[in-house]
Amino acid sequence: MRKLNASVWGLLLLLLHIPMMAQQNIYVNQVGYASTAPKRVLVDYPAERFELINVNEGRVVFEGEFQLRKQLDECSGMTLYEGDFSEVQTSGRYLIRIQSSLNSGITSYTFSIGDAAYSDVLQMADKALFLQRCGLKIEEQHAGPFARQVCHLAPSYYHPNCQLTGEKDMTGGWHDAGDYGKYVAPGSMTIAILYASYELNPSKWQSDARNIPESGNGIPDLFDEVRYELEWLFKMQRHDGAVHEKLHTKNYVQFIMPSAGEVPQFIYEVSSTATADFAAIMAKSARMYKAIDAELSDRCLRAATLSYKYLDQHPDIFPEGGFKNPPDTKAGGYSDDYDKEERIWAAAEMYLTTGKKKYLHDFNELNRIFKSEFMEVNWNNPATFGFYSLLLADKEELDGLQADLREGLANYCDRHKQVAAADGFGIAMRADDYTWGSNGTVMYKAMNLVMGDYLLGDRQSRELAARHLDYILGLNPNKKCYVTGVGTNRILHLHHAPTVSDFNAEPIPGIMTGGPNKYRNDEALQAVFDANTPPARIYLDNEESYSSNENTIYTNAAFQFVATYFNKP
Ligand code: 9MR
Ligand code: ZN
Repeated sequence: MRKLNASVWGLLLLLLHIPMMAQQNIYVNQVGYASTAPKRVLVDYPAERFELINVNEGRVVFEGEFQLRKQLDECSGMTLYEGDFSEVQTSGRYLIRIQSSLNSGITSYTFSIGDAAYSDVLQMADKALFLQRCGLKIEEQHAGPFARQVCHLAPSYYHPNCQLTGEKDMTGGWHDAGDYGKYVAPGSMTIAILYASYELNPSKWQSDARNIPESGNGIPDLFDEVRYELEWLFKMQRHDGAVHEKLHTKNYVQFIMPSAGEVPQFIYEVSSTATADFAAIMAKSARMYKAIDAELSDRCLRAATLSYKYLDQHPDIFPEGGFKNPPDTKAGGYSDDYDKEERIWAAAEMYLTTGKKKYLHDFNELNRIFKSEFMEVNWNNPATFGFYSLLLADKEELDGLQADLREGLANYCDRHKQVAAADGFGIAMRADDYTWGSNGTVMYKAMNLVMGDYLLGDRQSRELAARHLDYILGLNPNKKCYVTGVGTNRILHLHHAPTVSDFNAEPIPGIMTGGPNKYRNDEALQAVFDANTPPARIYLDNEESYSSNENTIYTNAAFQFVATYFNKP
């Protein structure tokens, strides 16, 4: 036989590889696109054309072409082609069908187009937060199949690192995540996100009929829900104003219902990060509840003032080096060794609530570090919440500062437009952003971009923020709708103890999962993915994958913030 030369072998090998590399997938937002939002479909093989089919009417309503979007995208490892059907704004249910020389005729998952595309999932998310409540019997009339017994009524013990002994009533508040811990930083942050959403969309948060126990009491259910957490937060404050870091069991508990097991929970020592987060959220709550409940508003301000005074008297981070788990404790994480972001947030909110120059002075001093530059919020970095509040305030003496903050926001948005332009899926995520809780990061970026639209009227930021929502709802390399209860390729095995241990087939709906994690911080991820896997692919819908498939209250709040902004009720 004649010898094949090297280039023919090369071609053969390439041909053999094409079917392995190209997955021939269609990526869409499986829930839906808002009527006026940009609408895109991606494929990971060189398809040429597509049709948009209205599935109720059974007819083609639009035809479009694919353009190469990105060759060998770093985050997904894919080569991606993009089609645009933004001009279709008519409400309905649709799917995409490929017209191409390669694999023609394959169809996408169905999705909606419409103004109220997110109404259902938002209702689910509201209820999901209610279902995180601790210390309350969850009745069937409010929760259907997710009703459950009361949990965690026993008093908690002071961990020896508190230098206190004995026990204390710590009932109430929200479970933080898929486990049953309760933490000051994550709790404060959740409330801060919900408040910001309210401030941008007050009319969308007025409902007093969301079928929670407080519904019908004349107060929007949002404020009843938040109050449930505030009442717990008050308990975390020591008499001198310092605030305990958190409350949980020493080791992670197994997948048990919250009412089962009676594993003792411990109160951990006070920290400056928790104390400042507490001061900030209590100061803001004093403003938010002023017209709703004057007595609660006063309590919040007294508590905030006491904590702020303590911080003033203890200007260095405490405990020294920042809070860390003591050696006997494995659960709970969340260590933070820098407290300036928390302190600047507290100064901003104290100033806005009291109008006292001292706090503005404190803010300006700390802002010499941050220089009005926008960052993504996170549980260990709430500084940007202070910026949001200052920008939303109507105070003449803030004119100069607001101009600086607007510039900081505009710079943030411009930088992130560039990142998104280079990304295969068109969002402002870099490979290094795919760490524990990356779906939260996607939403925190979108929050800043939403602010760019709301405060600066920047349409490009608005459109980019909407693309982040598309990513969460299915337009991502795993073709997964990352919110439970919605989408066709949906999450079934969330790492969420009540969901795993109850007898329902599907998890509680309306919960966004953690997302891809390039550090593979659990054995389930390590067993399936190697270190060379593109970061945005490292995700498993598996109960054991706590570092890619667990929810938290604050990442869910960020999802609520973004979806609320793009929904018309
Ligand atoms: O989200 C947290 C992540 O950023 C940290 O790296 C990790 C380890 O400290 O902890 C995560 O938070 C989890 C917490 O420890 C326990 N409740 C669930 C939290 C979300 O996964
Ligand atoms: Zn509980």
